[in-house]
Amino acid sequence: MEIQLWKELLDPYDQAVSELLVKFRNLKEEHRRKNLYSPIESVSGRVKTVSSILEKMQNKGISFEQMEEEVEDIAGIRIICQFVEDIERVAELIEHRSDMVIRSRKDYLANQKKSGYRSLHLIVWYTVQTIDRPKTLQVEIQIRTMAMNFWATTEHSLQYKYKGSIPPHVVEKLTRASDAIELLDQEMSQVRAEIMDAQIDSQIETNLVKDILHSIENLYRLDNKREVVKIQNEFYRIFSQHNLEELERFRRQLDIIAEGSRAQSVDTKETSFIRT
Ligand code: 0O2
Repeated sequence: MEIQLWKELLDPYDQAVSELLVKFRNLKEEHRRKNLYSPIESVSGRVKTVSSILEKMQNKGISFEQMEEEVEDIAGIRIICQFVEDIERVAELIEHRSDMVIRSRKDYLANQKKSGYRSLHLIVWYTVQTIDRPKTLQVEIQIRTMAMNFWATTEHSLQYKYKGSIPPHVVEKLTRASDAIELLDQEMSQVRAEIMDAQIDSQIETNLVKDILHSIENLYRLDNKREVVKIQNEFYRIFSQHNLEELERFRRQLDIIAEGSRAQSVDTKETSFIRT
């Protein structure tokens, strides 16, 4: 393949990664906006380097004609979750999307690799719109916990350092570390419900405060400034109590006040219109 063609070939993969990053980050934000627990903690992505593609082709005897079919991870998305249980939830979310179709699934959680690697891989078909035509390509989505990611990232660097032949004493340590990671994930799962509640409460508080400040700002434009300062001080007092019910009650009261102010402002405008 001529060297210029690599860029042409990889551009749609670049586009796919950029689009999917936006989509998965939005999915996380949508959960937050709706005060729901997000099974997605963070998302990253990359297009495989030419040297890495060539290496894989050489190792597996893949020809250039077969490359796009056989090298499934030219475009790669990595989704990091907090808990093992979240991994399947993310897989379900992907399964129900209309903009990608799961081609295959490699479950290295149920079938841990000999190296100790654990992760769920979904190979999906995804279509990008290019100037010339739509192009459907494969994307590998790796889904794993933060702990699994820590292990995989470290082990990957060692594989690079030792060119795939990690010395047995290092392999042994990595295997022990992988077992410890599995145990850590199990321990964290025990407190999952509590952590989820805490995170949802914190999100509800963030959204309530955002709404309240927005209302206060609107009131400041319409209402008696001295009254609004009093309202703001009351907000600070309630906020310091860290009581969600009280904050919610305060927000409802503010809505009523804001409604009254708006009605008054419309009245005043209409009266002054009639007078002129
Ligand atoms: P990169 O881009 O540097 O991450 P297979 O024929 O199925 O055995 P294949 O086709 O490579 O092999 O698929 P597989 O096993 O699903 O691996 C794809 C990617 O998963 C790898 O990409 C790694 O990112 C990750 N992975 C798989 N096994 C391991 C492992 O033992 N340790 C770590 N750290 N990561 C692993 P590449 O090709 O390594 O390239």
